[in-house]
Amino acid sequence: MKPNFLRDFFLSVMLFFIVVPDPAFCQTQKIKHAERVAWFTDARFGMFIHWGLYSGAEGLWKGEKHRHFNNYAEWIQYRNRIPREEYLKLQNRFQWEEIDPEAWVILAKKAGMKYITITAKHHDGFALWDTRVGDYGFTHHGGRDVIAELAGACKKHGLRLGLYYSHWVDWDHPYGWDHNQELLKNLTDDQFNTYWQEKVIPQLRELLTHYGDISILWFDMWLHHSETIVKRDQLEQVLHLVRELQPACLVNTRLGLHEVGDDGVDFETLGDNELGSVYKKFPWQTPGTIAHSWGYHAYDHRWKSQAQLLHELINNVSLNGNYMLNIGPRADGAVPHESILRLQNLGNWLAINGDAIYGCTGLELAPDGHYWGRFTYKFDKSQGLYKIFLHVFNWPLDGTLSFTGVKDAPLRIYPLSDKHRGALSFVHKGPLTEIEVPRLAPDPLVSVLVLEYKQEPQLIDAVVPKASFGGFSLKPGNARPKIMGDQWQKYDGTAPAHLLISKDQTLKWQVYIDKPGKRKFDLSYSSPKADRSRFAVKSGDQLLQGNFVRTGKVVVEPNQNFYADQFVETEVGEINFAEEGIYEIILDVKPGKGELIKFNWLWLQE
Ligand code: FHN
Repeated sequence: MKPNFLRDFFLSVMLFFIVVPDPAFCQTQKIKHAERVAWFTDARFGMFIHWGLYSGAEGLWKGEKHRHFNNYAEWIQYRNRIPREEYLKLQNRFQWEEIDPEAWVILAKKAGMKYITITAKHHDGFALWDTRVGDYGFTHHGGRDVIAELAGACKKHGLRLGLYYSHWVDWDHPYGWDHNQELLKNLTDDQFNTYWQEKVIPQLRELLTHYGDISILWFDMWLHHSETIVKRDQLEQVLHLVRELQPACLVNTRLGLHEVGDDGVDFETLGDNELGSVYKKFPWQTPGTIAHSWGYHAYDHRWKSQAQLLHELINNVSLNGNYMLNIGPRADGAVPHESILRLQNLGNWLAINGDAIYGCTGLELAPDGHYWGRFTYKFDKSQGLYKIFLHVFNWPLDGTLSFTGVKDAPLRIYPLSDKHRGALSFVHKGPLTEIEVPRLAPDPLVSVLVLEYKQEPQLIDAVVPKASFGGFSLKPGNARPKIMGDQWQKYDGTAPAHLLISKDQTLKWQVYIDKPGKRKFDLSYSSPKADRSRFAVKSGDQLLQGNFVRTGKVVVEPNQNFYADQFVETEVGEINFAEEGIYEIILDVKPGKGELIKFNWLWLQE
């Protein structure tokens, strides 16, 4: 081969760029996961927007309703098998003179949301920005660059911007994932990779380059990559691109990679409308719809109530999670009135109670132990105080709110909505704080009480909290150590959630007894087979024993041949708790040979 100086020069320049790391990328490596996600875990509440060509269809195609029980309006092209050219005609329904992305930002801000994630490209493959990777997007069909306008408006109003990008499913690209195509035409790995390299990567590059700070790239593959056609290398290529171009941008687990942290993605996305049920130390989020469909659907009237939406937000924050609530604007950009009402009400509540949401996390106590609601927690740097916020969904009629699980006494307690922070009386003993509350709830939706502490509150997490109107419900679900395994029978609308016990079993609980004295125990169970099974309830050296009596069936609905196991409750006897303190309660169940006990609860009276 003859020497070619020009070629060698170009080769060495290329090599330089390949081998010498980009300074921006070096910078990337320095942003730790914890730093990247700090704003996200502070924000807690965001808006999701599903808007695209499908918004013009409104869940109907040529007079026919969406073909699927799961009538997500954004799936109409796929469900109703709409040809591309016909689908594209929906762009004629868009009223661009009315469409105003800034109005969405203002709505989100007034609702107390701190970020917006919009469907830059949903499964239909149609772009909401001015893509140069093909011409399948609004700007090539009489529309504007909605992403540019939204990015400008977010910046102006101080909200962060996230972009939803459907990387796996793409019904437009001949080699994008289409469930139908894959099953009927055997899409090959090479073909899929062609789609990946010629559409996904260049489009993501556009989004990460031309629209300023992108705070989240929200991917939407609801299976792990190993269960799909997508390869780990392809996903890592995306992650690398994001870290290179926008080191601070967050990526969710629906990319298809499930490790959260420095070497992985940034937060977990739970299933659609799936709420948190356990405290997780890493950041996570629920994407929730305000009704049923994500995109605008004319026939979707399943609006969630304000109380439900607020409970969902609070529940997630109490478990260290985020809540991203979706709206589906119409083809003129208008947001349905039902959505506006709910967002305004959430905003009004947050304007008063935001301190109990933003910057808060939860406490690692049993999440649903307190019948009245949930609690969130933060260290308030400005005041040098630790604060626990009790979110009371169910205001106590007996004038006392019990909170169990913190060893330390609070400095003071007051309703968050009270500008004067009028202190409420309380008694604190052991892990129990009992608060005297006013007759009427300060807020008709959710009232918040603030408990202030000088030191970081020490938790006692194993103690069962007091139930409504006093007493303790000792259930298989709150026994410690936790009962694992396959003995569980879920609540099925008729029979309660219960534990199936066919061989000797011991369950243990701890309760805090604040007023010494004798207390009665009741037992709820079903014993469908025979009556040789026995039980014992113990605390210290005191013992109560008895037989399970054979139970029968109950008719669930009159005039129907529908029976269920009967659960009965029976008095077990009394145990004397001589002093105030924490006691262990033990239940031993000894089923007779071949018998089965369905254990529901043990009730310890106040
Ligand atoms: O198929 C999509 C659906 O249309 C919607 O975008 C939701 C939002 O989380 N994600 C997918 C289903 O999980």
